[in-house]
Amino acid sequence: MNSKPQILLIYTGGTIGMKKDFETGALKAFDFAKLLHNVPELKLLDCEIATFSFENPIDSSNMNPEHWAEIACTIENNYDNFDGFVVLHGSDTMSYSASALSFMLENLSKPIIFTGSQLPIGDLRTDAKENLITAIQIASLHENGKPLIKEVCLYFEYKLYRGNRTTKVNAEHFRAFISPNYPFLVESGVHLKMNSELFLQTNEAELKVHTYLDNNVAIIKMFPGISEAVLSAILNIESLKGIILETYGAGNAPTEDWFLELLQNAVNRGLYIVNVTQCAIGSVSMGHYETSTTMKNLGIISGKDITTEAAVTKLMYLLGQKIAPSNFKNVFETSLRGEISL
Ligand code: ASN
Repeated sequence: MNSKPQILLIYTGGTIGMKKDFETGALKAFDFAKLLHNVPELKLLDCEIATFSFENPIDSSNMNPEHWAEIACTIENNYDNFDGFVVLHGSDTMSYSASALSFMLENLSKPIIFTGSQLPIGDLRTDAKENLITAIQIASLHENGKPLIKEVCLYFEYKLYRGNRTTKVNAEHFRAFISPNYPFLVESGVHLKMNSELFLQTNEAELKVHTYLDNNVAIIKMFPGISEAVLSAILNIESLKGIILETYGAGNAPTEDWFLELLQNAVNRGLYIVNVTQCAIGSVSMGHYETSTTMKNLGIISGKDITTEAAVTKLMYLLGQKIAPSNFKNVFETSLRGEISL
C-alpha cells in the first residue's frame, strides 16, 4: 500500500448527487467533477481520492444488471491501483446492488462500500456529507499494509453493514436501512467501533469478476387469497428459470392440493423455487410446521435467513453460472459471501 490509501469514488447517481439551487429551490444534477470543491472536508481525509462517474447518472430505480456489470468492470479495471472503493448510489435499490456486487466479485480482498443519502449533498441538513466522509474513511482502514475490510458493505447513518444483509425500510428517516439477521460491522460515533470478528474472512485467491447474471426470475409474495390462475400464469412463463417465493413466518404456505400441485409441476419442469420468509427477521425452517413439510419434500430450496434482495440477486448470479441442476439447491443453500447464517 502507498503511504496514503488510494480510494476510487464511483458515482452512479441517486439523491446524493443532486444539488439544490437555493434561488429556485429546484434539485439539479450535481457536477461530480467538482465534488472535491463542494465537500472541502474531503481534503482533510488521510487518503488520496480519485473519481469515476457513470456517463449518465441514474435514479437507482433505473438500476439493472447491466449497470451492475459496469460497476463490477470499473472495480476490476482499477483493482490493482486502489486500496478501496466507495460506490455512490441511490438508496432505493442500494441493497439489491450491494447484494449483486457481493456475488459478482469473488475473492475480494479490498473494501467496496456503497453509500448514498436521503437528502442531496447541497441541502443544508444533508446526511450526505457524513455518509460520504465516513464511507471513505472506512474504505481507507488498513492494518499491516492491508485493507481491514474485504467485502461489499453498505454505510448509512452511522452504521456499516454487510451489503447483502441489508434492506431499505424507511423512505423518510436518515436511518433508512437495517440488517435484520446480521449485526452491523462498524458503528461511527466519537470513534469507529469495529466488530472485527464479524468481518468476512476471505482467502488470498485472485479476484474473479462475474458479469453475467440471468434475469429470467420472479419474486412472488404469498398472500391469503392468491389465486390458482395468477400463480399458474406466473409459474408457466416460458422463459422463467427460478422464483423467490416469499412465504409466511418460518417458511409456511398453503397445503391446498392446487397449490402444491402447481409447485410440484414447476419443480418437475426444472424451475428452481427458493423459499424466503416475508418476515423481516428470522429464518425459513422447512419441516418445522406441517405447512412447510410438503414444500421440503418437493425439493424446494430453503433461503434460510437470506433477504429477498440477496436471494433474487443470488438466483440471477447462480443461474448465470450454469450450475448442474443436481447441485443447484446445495450451492444456493450454502453461504457464498456471508449472505446466509449457517
Ligand atoms: N430515488 C433515489 C434513488 O434511489 C432515492 C435516494 O437516493 N435517496 O436514486
